[in-house]
Amino acid sequence: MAKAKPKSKAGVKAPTSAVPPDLGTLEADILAEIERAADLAALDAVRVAALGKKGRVSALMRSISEVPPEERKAFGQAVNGLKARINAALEARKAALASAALEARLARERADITLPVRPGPLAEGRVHPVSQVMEEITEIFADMGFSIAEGPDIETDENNFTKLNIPPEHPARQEHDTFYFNARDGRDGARLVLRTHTSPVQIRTMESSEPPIRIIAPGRVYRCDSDQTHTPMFHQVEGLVIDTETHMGHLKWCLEAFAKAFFEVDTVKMRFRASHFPFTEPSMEVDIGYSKVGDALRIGEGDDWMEILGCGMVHPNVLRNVGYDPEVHQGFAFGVGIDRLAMLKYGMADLRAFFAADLRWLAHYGFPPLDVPSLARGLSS
Ligand code: 2NM
Repeated sequence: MAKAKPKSKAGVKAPTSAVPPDLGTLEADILAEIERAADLAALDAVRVAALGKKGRVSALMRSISEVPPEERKAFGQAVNGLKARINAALEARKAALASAALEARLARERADITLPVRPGPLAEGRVHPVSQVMEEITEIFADMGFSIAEGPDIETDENNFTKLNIPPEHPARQEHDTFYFNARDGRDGARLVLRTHTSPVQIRTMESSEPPIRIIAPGRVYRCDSDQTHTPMFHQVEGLVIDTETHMGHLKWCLEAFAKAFFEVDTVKMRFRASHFPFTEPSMEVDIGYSKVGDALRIGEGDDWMEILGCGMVHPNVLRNVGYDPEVHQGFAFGVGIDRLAMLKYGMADLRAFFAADLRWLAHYGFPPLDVPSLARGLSS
């Protein structure tokens, strides 16, 4: 820092008060105090002692009245120069202290950016296994080019039964343990039911669009049945493919591809057993092979069989009922129960726990909401 040129004292009378006789010495003292100030508070004390109302430089300025008039200009300029240099030194020291404080803080508050993100409320919620399995299944079929179709839980008896080749008095109506409404549909007086399967969604889709059709219909379904293995509301995904040449080979490939993707295995033992549904002809039930390894199940291999879904070629009567010509269009349909599949895949023994809203159960069996099932990233990992 440029030192103030020592001013000639010749014209300056010895001050009467505390004014130091030598501006150069005063400046050197104050600059040294500034350099010594260890923090912002100490620096401010130096500033007040120098430039404050009762400070040494301010006292010097007041003493101008004692300076002979012809020397006052030079004296004033000298003191102003001194003030300016002190201010500059204060600013410089302040900046140095601030940057040192920042450096110290940065060193002290060093953050480890490799630490995992602390889980917030969003990460604490859990996706119910039924929702997880529904998302897994829709992901698999979406990847095969299926669209997702939805419909109302309250259906007409017509859509839920009649158009599906289940006429009134058909024994299948009793087997479905239907919940009937007393009220009838406002528009056409049709009898209303809680849908017993998601098939009415397929009926609606066929009535409102032309083949080719490739849809799956996930959703809640209802049957008046409640015991260890049945709840009055459960979940289904049904699928429908209609085109001109869709055949059983397509059906078999499609369900095999689904089973492999769903159980996350490369091969899966499968058998198609002849069965009967009113809405398909022929109709089949599909079993997959499994074996027990200790407490766990190995799915896809082994000598035991378990049923996982029903399927078949859509009955010509169903096609006619939605206005299609069975001589032109044909296709397959299938239906799978989600709740049972979720129990199977994720090893949950008690169906009733699904609907008990027990947070401890959900914390254990639920899925992190941000791990969306994806075939590329893994369905369940
Ligand atoms: C099943 C089994 C077999 C099925 C049939 C239809 C429709 F609307 F196309 F006729 N939808 N779903 C079907 C066929 C459902 O569930 C076990």
